[in-house]
Amino acid sequence: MRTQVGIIGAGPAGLMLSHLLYLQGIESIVIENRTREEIEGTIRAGVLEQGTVDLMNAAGVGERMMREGQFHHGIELRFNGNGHRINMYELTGGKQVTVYAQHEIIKDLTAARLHNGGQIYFGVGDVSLHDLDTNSPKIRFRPDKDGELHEISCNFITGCDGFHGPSRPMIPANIRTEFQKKYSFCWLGILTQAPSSAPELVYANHDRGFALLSTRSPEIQRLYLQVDPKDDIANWSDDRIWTELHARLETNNGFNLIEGPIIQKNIVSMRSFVVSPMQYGRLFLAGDAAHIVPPTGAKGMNLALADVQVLARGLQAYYSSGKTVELERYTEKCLRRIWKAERFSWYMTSMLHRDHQHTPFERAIQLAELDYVTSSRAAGASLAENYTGLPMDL
Ligand code: RFL
Ligand code: PHB
Repeated sequence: MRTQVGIIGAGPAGLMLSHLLYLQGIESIVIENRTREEIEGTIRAGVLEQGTVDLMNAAGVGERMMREGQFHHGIELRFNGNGHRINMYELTGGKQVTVYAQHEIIKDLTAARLHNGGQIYFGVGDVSLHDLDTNSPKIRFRPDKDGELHEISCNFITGCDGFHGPSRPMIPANIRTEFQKKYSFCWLGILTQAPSSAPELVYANHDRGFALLSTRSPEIQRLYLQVDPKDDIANWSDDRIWTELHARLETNNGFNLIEGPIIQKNIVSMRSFVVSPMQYGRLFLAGDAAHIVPPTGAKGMNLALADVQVLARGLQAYYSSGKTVELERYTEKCLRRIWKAERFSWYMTSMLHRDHQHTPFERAIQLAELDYVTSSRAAGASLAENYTGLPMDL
């Protein structure tokens, strides 16, 4: 098999890249080791920056998002029993975020690729990358997990295969630098069949730990609790989850958290991670394959989609005029923005979680930070600018 761009991974990065290349008349093949049902059913991100919404619309795949998504002008930060609204719309001169689930984006992009004749191989096995420092890099894989080995000969390979995929380790260790921070807590996430308890997202810093109230639709809500990394989901009965959510989200003026049946629960780990460079020879990494943020800033998928916009432009320049300068600058261009999102995600995480290693001094500083950001227009504007998404060239 031959193609211009071989794409490993059918997450938001891989599918959007394939779609953007299609719009520019560039061929690609996507290979994905999970089934279509699995990728379309995995619950992950929910908050889209304005730039992501603009990209979905410009690429012609935003119709359902505009119909079913929820548009939020602010968020609430809750601490010491009081809620404080950050009016992002006003502080940023008209920017907002959209709540629309990642797996719905996956469904929209998969449907668009297949409708336009795109080739996606789901459920493949034994994926490996070869000849990355030549003009004809190759991907080998088994279309059926126990079947024959196939080879795709490409002009370029893009590693959109998430944090655990095979692409990143192909950048030789002697030129690869990895920056990493682990956190001493995880998130327990639930989906519940209940009406929404608040008009906007609520991020709560409570003595018992962080809690987040988010949403998916008027009927389904998404909530998170900070838990210990060694904790096991088996320790968390539905009753215990609700008791803890009530305690952490309570306010001095009687906030009413509406309960419903819990239809999904899991524990997710938190880390910050960046690899540099994000490219080697004819291999380019995009999204979680190259960087991870803790979810507190709601940045991961937005960053993945920003990377592939830069990459699609570089590939377009290459195919239309043979120019490689944009591709050569891919890492530099992406990392400038990625590091700012890493900073913001680390900041939100540090400000909102209870760290049991904190001294009373550090706990007081954390509450002072929350007081500052919710009472100073300048600090609130900085948070709002980052949360709704920095411009592509910042
Ligand atoms: P993905 O989504 O991990 O997709 C990678 C794909 O590659 C496949 N793969 C392989 N395919 C072929 N061969 C192999 N050997 C392969 N190995 C792996 C995988 O099966 C998968 O389908 O990476 P991508 O495309 O870079 O997208 C990144 C986002 O998924 C991620 O950053 C976000 O989910 C992060 N995130 C959030 N991001 C936001 O922008 N806003 C949010 O509100 C937000 N909330 C979240 C989040 C992530 C969370 N979790 C579960 C970590 C909330 C949570 C709880
Ligand atoms: C979500 O709805 O899943 C969500 C919202 C905000 C975050 C992280 C996740 O910061």
